[in-house]
Amino acid sequence: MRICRVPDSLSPSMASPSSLLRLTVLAAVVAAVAIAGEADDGGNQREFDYFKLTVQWPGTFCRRTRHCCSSNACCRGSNAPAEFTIHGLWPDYNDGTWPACCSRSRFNEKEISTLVGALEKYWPSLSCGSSSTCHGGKGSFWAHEKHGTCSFPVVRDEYNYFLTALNVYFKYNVTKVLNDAGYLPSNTEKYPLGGIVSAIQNAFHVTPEIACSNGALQEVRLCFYKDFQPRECAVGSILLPDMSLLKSSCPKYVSLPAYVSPGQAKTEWTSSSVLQVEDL
Ligand code: U2P
Repeated sequence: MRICRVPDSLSPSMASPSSLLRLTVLAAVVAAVAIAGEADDGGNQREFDYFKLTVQWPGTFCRRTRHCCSSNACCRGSNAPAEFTIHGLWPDYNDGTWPACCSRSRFNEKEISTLVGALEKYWPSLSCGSSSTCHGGKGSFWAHEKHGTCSFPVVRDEYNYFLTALNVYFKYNVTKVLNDAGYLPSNTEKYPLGGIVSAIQNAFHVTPEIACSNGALQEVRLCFYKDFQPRECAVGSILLPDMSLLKSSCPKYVSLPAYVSPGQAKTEWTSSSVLQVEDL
């Protein structure tokens, strides 16, 4: 929060009635500017409750690639990512909402220059479009990380935000868990969603959120306390009045598509939805 200091020469004890009026007007203006500034940059958003690490499956995402560009990891051919990659580390609230864009500081790629190699590999963009940033402009997939500044005070700067996300991603290796359980990329197999969820539950002792697109697993989301111990995700926003859970776009059997070079696969894009899978 920014503190606006009133100049000493305008301190109330020294003020005449007319300067008091001016002081009141000035104070009102200062307060209005401060409030507008905070609303504008999200600085008044309350502290988050927990983290959500979202990883995405390139095999599902890259099937939608219609054209290529240097920023799209789907276009790397045999070097395209073959493991879940990071979509984001999101600070969330227990009520199912989340803060975003919590400070005026701008993303500065120089601060994460030593991490760029790892980020290119494990947190790549899987599309060509430049993402909108917190400040109304367009930027790289990482600049779009409007969540980093809301991770305060647990994570205090840009470098540590990206490093933390990488560390959590490495520690909770969804690709390995699914591979070890026999869920291997395939363009012919379908796997029981309940089996996939159980594999993750057995490994991390929490229930993941799962998002699908066209019957293919697209995202896995894992939730953490502020000390990065796994916890259940908040389900408040998707619990129905009768306490049943919102139905997911994930069918009972899902595919885990193997990577196919852009242009070689044709699928329709439909929106995905997320389910906390506890009733499978
Ligand atoms: O799910 C669609 C987009 O909403 C944002 N999101 C979702 C869930 C959550 O817990 N936190 C959150 O931020 C993500 O937006 P993005 O960061 O990609 O712009 C997610 O993609």
